[in-house]
Amino acid sequence: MTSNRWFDYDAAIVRDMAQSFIHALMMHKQSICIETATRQKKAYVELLESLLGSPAVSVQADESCPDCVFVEDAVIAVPSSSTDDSSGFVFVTTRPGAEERRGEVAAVKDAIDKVQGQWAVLELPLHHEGERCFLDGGDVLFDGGFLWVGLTSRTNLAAVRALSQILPWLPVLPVAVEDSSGSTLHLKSLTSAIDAKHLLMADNEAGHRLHDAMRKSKEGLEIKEGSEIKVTWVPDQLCANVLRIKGHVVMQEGYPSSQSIIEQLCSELGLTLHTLNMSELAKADGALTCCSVLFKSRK
Ligand code: CIR
Repeated sequence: MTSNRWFDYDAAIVRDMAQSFIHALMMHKQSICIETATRQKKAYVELLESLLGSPAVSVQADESCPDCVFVEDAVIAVPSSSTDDSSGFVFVTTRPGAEERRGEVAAVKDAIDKVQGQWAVLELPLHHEGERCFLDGGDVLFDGGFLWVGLTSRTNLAAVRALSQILPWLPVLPVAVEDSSGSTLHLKSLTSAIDAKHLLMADNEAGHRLHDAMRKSKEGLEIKEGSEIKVTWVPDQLCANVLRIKGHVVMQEGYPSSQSIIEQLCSELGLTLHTLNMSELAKADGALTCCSVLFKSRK
């Protein structure tokens, strides 16, 4: 099923930022300027919509959920077929690992139901074989072939097993995400897909451990010749998380070493690189993918 057509996204779900964002969960407490954060988020949505070619589905903020702007954690969008890359996407609502964030999911589901009535919104079950399921969308990476699910403080194996059961057409692979420095929240804090053959990864201990773990997970699986993944290492962890939309890549602004590496890759692949400053959201451990859920609306 490996194909770059999966990245031809033309639609997205985004969520407004709550004024309570200043109280968002943070691995390292910092003070947030809500005006700057709001401005950065607005620029993000404007760029996204211009690349998608259509307005994003926008979910209202919920002041009782400071982290609600990070909509990626509340719902995932995955291909609805393993063989036909024009068959559209299906949504699965999650069960966020942080208790404070569980209230975010219902409004996101309602918004998708309203707009995409013709498509299924599946729900992650509360339990799988007697164990409670926890899943943050930031731990789910579709690389054009596999659906990788990071095992982190937010996502557990029960959720991975439940996902495999409700998405039987997708090869779901769990992978441990380990960072002894304690500065990695999610799988996608360390890696993201440039296309079906190229992943970006953080060039640090956690990134290399993840790379080894992903290689081990694939051992013994049948990988079609020519569909091996090439990894490009970037020195700044925040830059391992990019958006790929059609012929475009979006990365964080202000990281010249990582930028020159990604620029080189984009030029080899014929992609246009854009940069965005999302520094205020990064204080609350948000990267670029976390502020949207990308999908293909048309068949
Ligand atoms: C949290 O701790 O849940 C939020 N402050 C950050 C979530 C970022 N989400 C993501 O990267 N998918």
